[in-house]
Amino acid sequence: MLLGLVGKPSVGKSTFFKAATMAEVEIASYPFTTIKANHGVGYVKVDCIDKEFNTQCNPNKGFCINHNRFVPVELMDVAGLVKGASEGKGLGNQFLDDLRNADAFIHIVDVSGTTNEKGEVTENHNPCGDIEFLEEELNLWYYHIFMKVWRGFAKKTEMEKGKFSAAVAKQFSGLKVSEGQVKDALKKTNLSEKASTWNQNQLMEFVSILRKISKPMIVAANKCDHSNAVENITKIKNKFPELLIYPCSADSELALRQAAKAGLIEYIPGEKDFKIIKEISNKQKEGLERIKKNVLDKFGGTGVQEILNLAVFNLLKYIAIFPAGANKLGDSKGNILPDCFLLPGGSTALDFAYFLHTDFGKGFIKAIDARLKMARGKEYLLKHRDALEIITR
Ligand SMILES: Nc1nc2c(ncn2[C@@H]2O[C@H](COP(=O)(O)OP(=O)(O)O)[C@@H](O)[C@H]2O)c(=O)[nH]1
Ligand SMILES: [Mg+2]
Repeated sequence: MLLGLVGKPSVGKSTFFKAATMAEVEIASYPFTTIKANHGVGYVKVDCIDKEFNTQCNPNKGFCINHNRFVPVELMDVAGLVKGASEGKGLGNQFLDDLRNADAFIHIVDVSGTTNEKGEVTENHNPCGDIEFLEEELNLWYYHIFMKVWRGFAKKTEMEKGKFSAAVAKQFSGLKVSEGQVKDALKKTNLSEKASTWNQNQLMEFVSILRKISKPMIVAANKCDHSNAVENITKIKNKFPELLIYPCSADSELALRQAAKAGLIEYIPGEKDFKIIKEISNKQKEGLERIKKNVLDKFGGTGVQEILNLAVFNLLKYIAIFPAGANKLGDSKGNILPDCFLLPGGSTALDFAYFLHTDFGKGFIKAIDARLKMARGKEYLLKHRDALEIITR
């Protein structure tokens, strides 16, 4: 699972990345984790099932605070996108190359209106244009890839009926586009497989729908602490009713996590409050009060955690599954509920077995629901926060 942070320069991508990948005090043994340049580990927050079993878990990966389980997901901070990137402008192609492996995008938009389209300081900039331009660049990126082969394979695949989707998926395989997604795009656009007959509008419509399906996007309306933010959020919500838009303040989240790490406050990412637990200076106090008043009280949190959760559980429709013995929640080392895995929605008990290990899949006899002590068959559809043991031959 890889989430790519995209947007024009100076909207707060790196701040969001830093905040989201920073672990705090209780988790001092999980420092900022860099995988490679601009790749890091962030977390989605799941209601941990350990409290239902009256116990405390010991995660192998991620961490758990007050029964809030933080499950790792990979994040990527991409260089700012400027107009013409799909034509190679700015970091252009390299930038787009970075995005190929992303499963979903978090589009960071500056709703303070204080940065222009190039990320330079300005006043009263309308963020609607930023959303339009980014979508356009992404669509053009897909368009260029599609057009490279369009003429040739439009004819070829028409000879073999039904092969169109496979051929398109192959052309886009570097972008993690599946055949099913191409079929979805055809259905949604109501276009025939006779691609050679498509006009310019139809071609653009097809690539833009395919892009939306294969790289779903949430808009992080960042800098919501700014006085112009509410007005601008209303603007983008009215203009783009089909987009998932959520307000956030990345630098407020960063400040809170840093204060928590320094032992000044107790703060659980995603919560709408914090507790001061140490003597702090007036300046620190004022800063924290400002965050409380302008962000937490107004928006119910900084939004950073919520956006990661929305991306994984709403956009990508993943679910969190806990491997758990029906009679024993620990592993051989005595760690309680050490794992929590993210699986695509619609996964079955058998998919889960294969996910754990091919041998578990091959030898699958049944799954046992650790809560209900009930057997489940191969086809059982997993639910978010299921706790299952796989019994094998
Ligand atoms: N007011 C405000 N400023 C922010 C917020 N997030 C980031 N910034 C500021 O925006 C500027 C650009 O941030 P940066 O993360 O470097 O942007 P990037 O170019 O998109 O990576 C910096 O001065 C940040 O401190 C926020 O939530 N509110
Ligand atoms: Mg940056």
